[in-house]
Amino acid sequence: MKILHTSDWHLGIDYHRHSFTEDQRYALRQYYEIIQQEAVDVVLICGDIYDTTLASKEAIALFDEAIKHMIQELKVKVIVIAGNHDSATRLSIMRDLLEAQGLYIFGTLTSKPQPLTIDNVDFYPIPFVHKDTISAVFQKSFSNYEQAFLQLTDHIRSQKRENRQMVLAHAFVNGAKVCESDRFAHIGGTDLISKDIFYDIDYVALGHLHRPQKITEHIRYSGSLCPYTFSETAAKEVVLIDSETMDIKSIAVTPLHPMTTIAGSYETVCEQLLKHQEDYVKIILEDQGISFELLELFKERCPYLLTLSSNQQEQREAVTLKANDLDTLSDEAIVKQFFMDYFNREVTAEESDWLKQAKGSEFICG
Ligand SMILES: [Mn+2]
Repeated sequence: MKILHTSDWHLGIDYHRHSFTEDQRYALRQYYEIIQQEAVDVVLICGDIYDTTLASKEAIALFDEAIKHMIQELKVKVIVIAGNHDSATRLSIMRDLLEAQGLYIFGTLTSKPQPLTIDNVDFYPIPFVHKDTISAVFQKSFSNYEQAFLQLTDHIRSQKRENRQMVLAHAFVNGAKVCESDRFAHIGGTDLISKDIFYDIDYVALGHLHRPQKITEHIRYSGSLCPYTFSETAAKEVVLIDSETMDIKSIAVTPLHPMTTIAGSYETVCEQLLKHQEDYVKIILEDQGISFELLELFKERCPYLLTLSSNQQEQREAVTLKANDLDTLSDEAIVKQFFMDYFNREVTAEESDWLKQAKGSEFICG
């Protein structure tokens, strides 16, 4: 049996009010092609279907469209777990009715994990879960999140029979690499779990982090459906697992508009924009400040320009002078520091002259 592992679709997400719906539809079409070409039987979606608990009409429509296409046209079964961005209750509406159609939705952990058996695989879908929920299910208290999660995987291992065991989870495994859009991942927090708690499980399909990555050969993050921030320049992927041979491979998914950051002088930016007219672009101007006129001008050259900033302005935010420096430093020292903070340079001889005239005394430049 062939299994396709994906996660973190984040349907309905926007970036400064720019909708990603067309990008998501473009990536989903590639999923459909992979499903056909590779003769996939089961699709796993490991949480964060939607970007917000109150998903927009557009987001719900796209989920409806994708699931209907996969189940009715491509004849696959789909297993979905809720992530921290989803509303578990809303996501699992009519779940019992939908199971008959081949859509298995796990919104909330309400009982000890039971296998969902398809062909030679026992799937154990674990939706995003808090420690207290695991405590309630097992009638037991745990010292930390990892201990609680270990109880889940111990329980799963205790049910081992001939079938493969595969776990679906939406969690932060220690040592994984994060990116900018993992904004609610609890970095350094209490919700970390070790990869070691998954020993003897044949495959662990993870969601939560948006960067596709292998924790081990058999414990992987598929990464998100599309790049959603400018830090996500690497290709997006899905993972394909053959449950007979346990061959596992990842397949790249091309974004409709790659994320490109262009930093440089006005001239460099104009030159680079010509090469990235189909990309989402973030411009950081290095030789001048920004204005609405510049924004309009760049937008004409690049319809997918999403952000424009100037590192001169960024430096302005990083002023190193403190309020009490005004009392302790000389006027000259304050002006010199001000120039370094704002313009990243020394005071010129000409400026020193102006300052001297204004102040009526000697001012030393250099
Ligand atoms: Mn996510």
